[in-house]
Amino acid sequence: PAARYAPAIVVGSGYGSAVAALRLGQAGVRTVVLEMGRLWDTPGPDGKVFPSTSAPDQRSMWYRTRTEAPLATFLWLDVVNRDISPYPGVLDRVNYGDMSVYVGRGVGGGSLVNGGMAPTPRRSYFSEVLPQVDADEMYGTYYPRARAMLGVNSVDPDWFESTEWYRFARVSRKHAQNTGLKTTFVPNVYDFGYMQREAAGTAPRSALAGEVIYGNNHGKKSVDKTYLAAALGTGNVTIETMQRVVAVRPDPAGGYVLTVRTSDTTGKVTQVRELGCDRLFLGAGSLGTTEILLRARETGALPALSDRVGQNWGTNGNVMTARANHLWDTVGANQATMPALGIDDWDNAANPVFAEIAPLPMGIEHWISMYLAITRNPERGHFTYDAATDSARLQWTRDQNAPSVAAAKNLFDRINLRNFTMYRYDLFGDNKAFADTFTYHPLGGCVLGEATDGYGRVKGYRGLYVTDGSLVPGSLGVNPFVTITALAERNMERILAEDPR
Ligand code: FAE
Repeated sequence: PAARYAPAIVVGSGYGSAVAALRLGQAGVRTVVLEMGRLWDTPGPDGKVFPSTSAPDQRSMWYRTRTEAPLATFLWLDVVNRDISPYPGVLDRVNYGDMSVYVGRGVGGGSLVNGGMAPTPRRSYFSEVLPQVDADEMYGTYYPRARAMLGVNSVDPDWFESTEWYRFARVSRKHAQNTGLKTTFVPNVYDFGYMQREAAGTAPRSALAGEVIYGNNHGKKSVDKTYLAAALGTGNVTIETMQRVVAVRPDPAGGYVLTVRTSDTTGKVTQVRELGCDRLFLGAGSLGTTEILLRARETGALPALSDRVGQNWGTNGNVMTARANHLWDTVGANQATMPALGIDDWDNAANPVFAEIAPLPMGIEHWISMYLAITRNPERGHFTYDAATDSARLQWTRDQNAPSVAAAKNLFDRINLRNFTMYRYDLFGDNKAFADTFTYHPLGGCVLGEATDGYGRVKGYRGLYVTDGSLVPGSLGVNPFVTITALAERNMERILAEDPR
């Protein structure tokens, strides 16, 4: 047995963890949050907390010698990536053979690096994906609560129509409308009022200065500024950084014992501790939480875990593509990094696609229309435990993404045909028009009602909970963080009301 470090420990500090920390703190439970990344609040030598996208440095990526941006090339030249020195940077790309997964590292998790898009799924599709969750409660209580806490807001339609910064989106909208497709505004957690001040020159630029995947210096309501700030405000929550949880076992005296590695910024492990707690909330994300539980089951530390741990993982059907426009259809040298519009063809039963119109802010006219398509891909991956490396391996093959590519191709073939345009083949490597080897939306691995009960309580163990994107079975039809947050709100309310302290 290890000494009891705190009544509750929360692993990770993304959306799910942030909700857990706040609600535990408000309930008067002393809580420690353990995050493997750093706190992003201190300016570097350039006076900024986060590096610019055009000049990435060590802060950009998690222990890399070269950046690995999603758009690797332009006109087939490797002009995007840069050599950097290894450091606990904010964006990680976890490479598993045929599938790579982008995740955020640091206090705030994915909220530090994401595009801020904050849609709520179609209710009918939500009910199909999570039929055991009461949709009335979700849409009546927990989604509104999550959106309010996260600071979800919408672009002013008049400004959208007139600003040069969204010309790229209006051009894509015109091409979609020519094809008989409808578009919809996508809400965001970037403060659009702030963005208008950036455009007016009265506030320092962030979304209008190319900042997004390596962090936003202004304007973005990441969870360190919302939920986690409120959690710290309860006086019951503390956050420890550069703490990686590698193992968990039951304490014979009750509760759990974690093995935690502290690292310095060179990556050197400076300390290994065993920390005890009564209740443990896993919010390390789909990859992180699944790895912790899979390792615990396979090494015999938590042998009663369900065989569903590690199963039912998906990419949310993510695939990116790009089109080349006619010379007269300029998309503009100035592009806001926060997407605000999507092509909504999800009700097309034969070929459902929700395609967000993504910016490609290069500071020059390039006539490219970019998209992140979210498709309905029924394929699922699973994780196996590799004892030699003591890590979880994703089992996912390239052909499993064929349904996503086919769906996106169906939609964009129609758009190209109607507008006499073509795909761009030079942006994603390998002469590909579709980027089908990475995802931004890892979902599943410890799915609600399979590896856990209907509220995230891990089956087989009392006082052990999952609170993040690993609860969602692989697909949502829209970007996931609002749903991850709302589900965590729902589950925490129930757990705090029912479970013994
Ligand atoms: P997450 O936010 O990933 O947080 C997990 C945290 O746990 C991280 O801070 C990890 O460093 C930490 N961690 C992991 N393992 C350990 C360990 N062993 N010990 C200690 N700490 C650990 O989890 N979603 C949207 O809804 N809209 C978007 O526009 C959008 N754009 C995206 C763009 C990019 C580039 C990326 C990478 C993601 C994007 N996403 C977007 C996805 C979204 O950020 C993601 O679904 C959520 O962040 C997942 O939330 P979780 O709470 O599951």
